[in-house]
Amino acid sequence: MGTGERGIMNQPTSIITGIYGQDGFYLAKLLLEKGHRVVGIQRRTSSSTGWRLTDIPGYEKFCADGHLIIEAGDITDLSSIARIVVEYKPEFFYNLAAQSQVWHSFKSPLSTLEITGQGAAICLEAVRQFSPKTRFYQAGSSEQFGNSAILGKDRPEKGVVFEKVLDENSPMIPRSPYGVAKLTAHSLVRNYREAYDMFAVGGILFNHESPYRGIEFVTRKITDGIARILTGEKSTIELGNLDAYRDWGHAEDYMRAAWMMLQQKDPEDFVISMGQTYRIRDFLDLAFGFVGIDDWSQYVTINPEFVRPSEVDVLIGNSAKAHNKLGWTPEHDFQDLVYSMVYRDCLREGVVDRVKMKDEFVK
Ligand code: G4F
Repeated sequence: MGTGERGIMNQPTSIITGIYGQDGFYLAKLLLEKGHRVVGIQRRTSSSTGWRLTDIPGYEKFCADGHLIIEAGDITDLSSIARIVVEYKPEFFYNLAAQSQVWHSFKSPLSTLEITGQGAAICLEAVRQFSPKTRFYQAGSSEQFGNSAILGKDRPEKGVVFEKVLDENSPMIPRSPYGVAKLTAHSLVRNYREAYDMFAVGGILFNHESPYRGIEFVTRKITDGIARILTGEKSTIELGNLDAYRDWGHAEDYMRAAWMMLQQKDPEDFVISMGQTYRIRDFLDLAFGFVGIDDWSQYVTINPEFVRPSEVDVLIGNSAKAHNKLGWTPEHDFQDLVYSMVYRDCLREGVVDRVKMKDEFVK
């Protein structure tokens, strides 16, 4: 556990809640590279471990010299967050912690609201009371929009062109308890900014993936499944709705955007997205294609258990504001993203020889 004395006093301190997740990994890596002292908050009872963090180059040195500190805390417990804010008086506070699975939020709406919605209020309140000059980032989500991309339209068919894409001013009408909780958090951020003059911003991030993505999300479920099919361990991947459209980007690019938001002169909300949308079945085409399987139908079964009671059918974002004001541009494209995920899962399972070279595949 950290103490104030262990800090690197002349370097900025950033607190990250949810540091053990995919985004926590990329954000911590970026901030450590920039010389920050990073204080990660993680629940003592969390089932996740810090396995991702150990992949940060220089991880052991960062821990030994006090640049990377893990504190036990829970965003549903104001006193634990307040204690850490008081102790470190951070320049930056990134609230990434959440119950982040949309599907699970239908099973546990109340705990999702508590963790993902009220948890943000607790973090904001700890900062307001004990370190009001701290710059605050709230991890928002494109789930906040619900089906606004296709309001008034029929369900889209393949090849449809979406003329209007979601930006900071689009209607937010969530379709899951998770989306409602994220919208609550987003609204609180705006209110704390306006009412208390805090530097608080909401990053409205569309789906962002990587080889460090959790297995519960459809992209990693697919790429991990492909690797296990190739080893013979599995015969099929069980999925739900294959016809939803998602605007998928790379988590590394998206965490760079989060950092940029806190470097601005004024606090503002930003949509972060690629502006291109694909169906789950398009992801399957590409991912299976990278291992030379053109027809994946025998490897995918539909399990109604994974179909959501109310689905967000189409997500596609417009990040013009982030491009213009932050100067943010993504470095990874969709093909890179899918390739890196397939490659890493096949490498781990010892079947990387089955992965086609990307240049050979992408003409
Ligand atoms: O990968 P997903 O679970 O991501 P989802 O629900 O879009 O949410 C992710 O992105 C949000 C930003 O928009 C984040 F805020 C959130 O925390 C999370 O990171 O599902 C993507 C799509 C859905 O349409 C779902 O119905 O894939 C579909 N799907 C089909 N079969 C499946 C499955 N999703 C999961 N998780 N598992 C399936 O078997």
